[in-house]
Amino acid sequence: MIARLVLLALGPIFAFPAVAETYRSEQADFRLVELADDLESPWGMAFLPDGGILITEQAGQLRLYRGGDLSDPIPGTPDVEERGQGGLLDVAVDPDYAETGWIYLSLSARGEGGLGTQVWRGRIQDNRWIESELLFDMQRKTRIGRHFGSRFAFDPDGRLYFSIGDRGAMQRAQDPADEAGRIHRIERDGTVPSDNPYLDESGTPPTALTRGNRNAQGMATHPDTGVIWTHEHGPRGGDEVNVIRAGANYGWPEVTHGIDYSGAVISDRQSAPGFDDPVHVWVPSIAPSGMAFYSGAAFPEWQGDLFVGALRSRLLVRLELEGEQVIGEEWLLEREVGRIRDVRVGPDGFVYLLTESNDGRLLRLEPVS
Ligand SMILES: [Ca+2]
Repeated sequence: MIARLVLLALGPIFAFPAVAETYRSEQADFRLVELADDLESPWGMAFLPDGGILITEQAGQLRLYRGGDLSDPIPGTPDVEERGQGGLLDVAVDPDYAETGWIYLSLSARGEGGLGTQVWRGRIQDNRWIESELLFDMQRKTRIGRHFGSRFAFDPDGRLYFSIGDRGAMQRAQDPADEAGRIHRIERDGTVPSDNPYLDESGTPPTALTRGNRNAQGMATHPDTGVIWTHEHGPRGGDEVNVIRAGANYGWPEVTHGIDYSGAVISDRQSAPGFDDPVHVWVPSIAPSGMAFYSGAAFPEWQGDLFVGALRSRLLVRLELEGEQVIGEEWLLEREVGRIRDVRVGPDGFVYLLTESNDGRLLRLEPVS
């Protein structure tokens, strides 16, 4: 789908040269620039107002990329239990960061019964993490090392959304009393918004906003509508893009386009009354991770498009949208840079990628002038 225009240095894919290469896409040519190459399994990133980029590494380190330099791990961040898909996961910067200084982290931590997803906030001062506050602590912990989620987004009112996967036990996503397998919404201080949808149902977690989400590792706020979009990993086949509405049930595992990894049928239904259908499905799975709407000046041709990273398929997806319909899909960088763990659009309008590996990289797509 893309043709390499200029190859400045030859090398195997995983020894990517530090010089820029130029790629042609359907709508905009771009140059791929490597900013950092010694990240240890990076997972999430977020931009500070001064242009610095906070980057999480799955083993528990939070690092800051600024002006061409990558900091040492910032001391004082919460303890994580790195097991399986767990560890230090997403990072987000407060929408009013200049006034509040808050930074949010999601992670897997050990507690009574095993592991669960937690949400924290804290501030960075003199290169130290301080004033750490636990905002959310998953109640039902288990020993399973899968499907912790977890991505962040803020709505236009500044409320914090985060995902938790089904924790490798699919029926948890439909159990009304469970916190697994859904999207949650809290105020930035951890309190529960008064209009969360299940507050009248006793025994239901008050932070829950949805049900039936298998494992969302991509979340972004639509720049025009303010609506939260997510994607989630399907089983074998059936990765989904969903538009998030309070009180909606996204169906897992009652309806799915995928089958179990063993080949067993999970459900014979792809759609049913009472469940919200995805707006896009990938069969076979691409294993999506990271997600960003494009809004910025650098690539006018990509305005309003939705970018999704892929782990298994090792590519960057560009989805063209018309309202909430997906009307086009282009695959970029297929097998060029490895497993893409996160995708963000910077304040400069460039598209930033994190690649998942022990030598994970921070890459940037820039327009070809
Ligand atoms: Ca679904």
